[in-house]
Amino acid sequence: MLDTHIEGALNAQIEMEALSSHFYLAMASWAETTGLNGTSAFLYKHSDEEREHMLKLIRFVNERGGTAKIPALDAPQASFSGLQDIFTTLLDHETKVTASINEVVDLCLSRKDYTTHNFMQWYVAEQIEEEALARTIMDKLAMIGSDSAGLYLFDRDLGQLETEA
Ligand code: OFO
Repeated sequence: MLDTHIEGALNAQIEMEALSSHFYLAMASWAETTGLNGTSAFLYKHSDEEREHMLKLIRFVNERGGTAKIPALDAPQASFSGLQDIFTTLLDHETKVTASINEVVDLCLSRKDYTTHNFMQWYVAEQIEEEALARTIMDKLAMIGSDSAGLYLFDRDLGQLETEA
């Protein structure tokens, strides 16, 4: 049976992952209406991945005898000033997700729940990759600045990254 403190923390994490999926879906849709088709494809896929992260948690909570809560979500930010704005928001959000995953891991250790601790290691590794990717993207955008040919290639490459993944 899942410790109630752990269950609460996992339900909070379910909400975080749902929020991530919701945020990236809004970003993908904005990018699509702005002609940034590569960025849009990348973000739609990212949104789907976040939904998978949420589902994995929901199933874990339920399988361990807890009750997963499906959260109500506010409407996410719907418009952005450009790619820099999108990826700054994304990196900011991922940093918060990492902090919340670390809190769950801390709680697992203090409540001696080694099963959940083990399960959460997948999320720890995933966050390292996601933050690194967001930072690489930010570095590229900083290099490109407002050069439109550079932004065109960036968008195209991001779309290719999505189809290769
Ligand atoms: Fe779920 O990895 Fe991002 O938020």
